Amino acid sequence: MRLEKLLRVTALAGTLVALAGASAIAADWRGWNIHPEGYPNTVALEQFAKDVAEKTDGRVTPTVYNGGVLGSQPDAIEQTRNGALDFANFNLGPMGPIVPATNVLSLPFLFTGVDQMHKVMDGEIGQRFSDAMAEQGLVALAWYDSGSRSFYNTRQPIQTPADLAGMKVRVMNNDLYVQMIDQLGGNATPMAYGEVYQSLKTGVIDGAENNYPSFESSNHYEVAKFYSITDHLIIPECVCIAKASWDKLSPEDQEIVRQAAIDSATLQRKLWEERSVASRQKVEESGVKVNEVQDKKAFQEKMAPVYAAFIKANPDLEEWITAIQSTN
Ligand code: BDP
Repeated sequence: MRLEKLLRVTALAGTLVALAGASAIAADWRGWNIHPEGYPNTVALEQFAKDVAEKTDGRVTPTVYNGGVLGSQPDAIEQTRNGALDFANFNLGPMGPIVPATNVLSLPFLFTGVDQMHKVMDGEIGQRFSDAMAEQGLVALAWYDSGSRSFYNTRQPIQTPADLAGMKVRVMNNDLYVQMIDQLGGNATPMAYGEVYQSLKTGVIDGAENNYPSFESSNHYEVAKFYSITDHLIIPECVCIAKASWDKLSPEDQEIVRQAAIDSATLQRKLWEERSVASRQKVEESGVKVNEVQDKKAFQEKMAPVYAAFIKANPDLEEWITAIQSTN
């Protein structure tokens, strides 16, 4: 009897040791994603997770938490920096307060178009941004597309900056966007993405700005019936890994993770193009009035003081701006 019990206890202990050993090896990664299921970034990030789990033979098992359930973007950036989260897809807009160099990308009308943004981010200048992010604990492995952002609101089409006068416009968390809206004569309201729908509906804000896929997938188009194409911001996004989690990987696993991120960006960019067209169609069919702003220059010219103040405060980044502008 005593022997039997001893054997059972020993067997149980053996199992526990084996389990503890296994969990010490496998890294269960938690990933933050603000977008809903089916969104290009979500599909691409889920492919990344699957790829990593398969190719590391389960040494790294990432799970993506969609819909921003793990918190707002500014909070998630902090949590990834300190290793509480392991990976994420971040827009580089709210990255500015943490990694000042990335503010360059939040200067309105910086890029001539999405193609130029890709060229910049996939080349030497993109590397400068990832180096700056790595210093703040974020390993950026690949860049996702986020199209270009335009204004939408509940009141009227916007044709000239004067149409924005007095409008309460939600912006992402970055002081540069507050300056941008100030220069256009509106009232900027920084707010978490998840609060925008309700705030539009209840009139807390009059408008916001985003690309077609986000305008559509967030359902903002149900309440804001005017979308005016200004294309004022083209901001790339990253697949970012917490440096703390990255540093624990073997060089071989780092390579697997890097390649999976690059492959997921290839997929994301393809899906992005398709979704942009589909989202535009969907919002127009639902009755949203889309107008092309005829004189974008009028908006662009208003940004001169934003650039001047930025360069004055960040003289070392002026060369980054010129390097981007001369990329073609
Ligand atoms: C979307 C970005 C997302 C931002 C959101 C926003 O993909 O990361 O959180 O805009 O406006 O386009 O907050």
